[in-house]
Amino acid sequence: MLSGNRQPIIRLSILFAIITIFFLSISLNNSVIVGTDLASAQKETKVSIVSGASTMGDKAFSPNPVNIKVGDTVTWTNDDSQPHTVLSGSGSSDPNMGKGFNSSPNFTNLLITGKTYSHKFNTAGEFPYFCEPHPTMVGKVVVS
Ligand SMILES: [Cu+2]
Repeated sequence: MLSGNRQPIIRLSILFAIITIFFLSISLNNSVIVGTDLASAQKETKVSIVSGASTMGDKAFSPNPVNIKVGDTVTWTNDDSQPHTVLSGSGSSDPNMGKGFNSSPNFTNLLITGKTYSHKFNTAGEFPYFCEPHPTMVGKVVVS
């Protein structure tokens, strides 16, 4: 049998083992949580309304098309000197224009220079959009 004065050392070892397992499980848990977060990470993708956009057609937005995943957000930034808008639809004759998203309903909150507008895409598909004051400015968001 163990002598009386070795028992505290064994107890101490067991205590250390328990503490070690405790912290190890915390760190393992953390890495699992981080992994899950990365797997479901929702991204923000930036699209520029480029300088001189009003006469640039499908080159008015960059990148165009923009490819994203379901749940991602697109943020448009007006890098031009003129005000613009961003709204869903294939053009000014689209009866559903602006129903998916619209930066500037009734020309309110126009995207002036430097201003941004964000929209989160929750379904897969191809979503055309354009600029209401300059309907030849067209772009597409492809969500997969
Ligand atoms: Cu415009």
